[in-house]
Amino acid sequence: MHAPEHDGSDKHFYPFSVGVKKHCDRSQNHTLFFFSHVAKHLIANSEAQKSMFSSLAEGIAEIDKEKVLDEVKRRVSRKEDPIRIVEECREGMRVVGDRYQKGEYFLAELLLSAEIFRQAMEIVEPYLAKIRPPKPRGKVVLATLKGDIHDLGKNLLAILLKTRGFEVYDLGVDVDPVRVVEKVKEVKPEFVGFSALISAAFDSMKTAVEMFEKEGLRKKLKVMVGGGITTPLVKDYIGADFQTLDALEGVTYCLSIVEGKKEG
Ligand code: B12
Repeated sequence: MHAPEHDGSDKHFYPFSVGVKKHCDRSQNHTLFFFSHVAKHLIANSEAQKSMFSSLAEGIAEIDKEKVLDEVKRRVSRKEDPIRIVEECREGMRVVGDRYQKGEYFLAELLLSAEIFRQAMEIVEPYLAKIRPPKPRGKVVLATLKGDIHDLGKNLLAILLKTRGFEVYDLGVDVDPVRVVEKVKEVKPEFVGFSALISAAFDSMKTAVEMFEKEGLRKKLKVMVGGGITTPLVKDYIGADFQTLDALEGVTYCLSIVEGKKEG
């Protein structure tokens, strides 16, 4: 008998029923052992849940709009770190995605959770935006490319970049690579950021980077990629310079490049 592995999946939301199912066929001799084992399960899982899922993440995962929005309002008014609130909400979205993949949730739940996330971010945004520095630090063109309509992460990155003094040109979703190239020629940004949540968009990003090369724009440009399904391999595949699953790391990357340029 083993305690459940804490592997980052959401299976620990259902520990008790699984434990009972597993053990109820056993003979009565095992009754005592069963109860002590279940108790251990409960303790282990409640600890695991506490560390893995905040109540905010759980609220999103359970599509509980009232709970999420109330908690976000309460926590921002207590001046809690807004980035932490964002990350907990994002964790909830990850759980929704896992459940969708397992067939436990459908498109309706994706849509509902996205709307809760959007409303939660509306509450957090003014707190993220408080520290806007006066001088512009650089320009960033952002887009979710052709084949992909996910934009929650990109929108969040845009807010964070603006709060750190970057001028952001957000081209939206399902964007043709040609439009990105045109925008880069027009505004001459230091950075292009692609947000990707659908593997179908990988080729559009690769095409965009190839077009930057062809048009002689690539050398002056840092290309970033982020979004729930990206990895360092995706970065290499499309020919980007930087990949992350954390919008704030993206901002830090941009800052490090522009600050480095100033010093050098
Ligand atoms: C919400 C959601 C939707 C919403 C999107 C609403 C919206 N306005 O964006 C809706 C319902 C529209 C949707 C639709 C679909 N979805 Co969807 N969706 C999700 C879900 C649950 C959450 C995504 C999300 O917004 N997360 C929260 C944000 C904040 O996180 P994030 O994007 O990762 O962003 C963070 C960082 O990555 C970073 N970041 C993001 N971008 C960038 C960019 C840069 C440059 C930087 C530096 C940082 C950065 O900043 C953020 C904060 O740190 C994911 C599950 C998941 N695990 O991600 C599935 C998921 C992405 N969807 C999926 C699918 C399959 C679909 C559909 C095809 C479903 C369907 N049958 O129609 C359609 C796609 C249509 C299309 N062509 O795009 C799959 C994709 C699988 C794949 N590998 O391709 C996922 C992974 C679910 C799953 N596990 O199967 N979806």
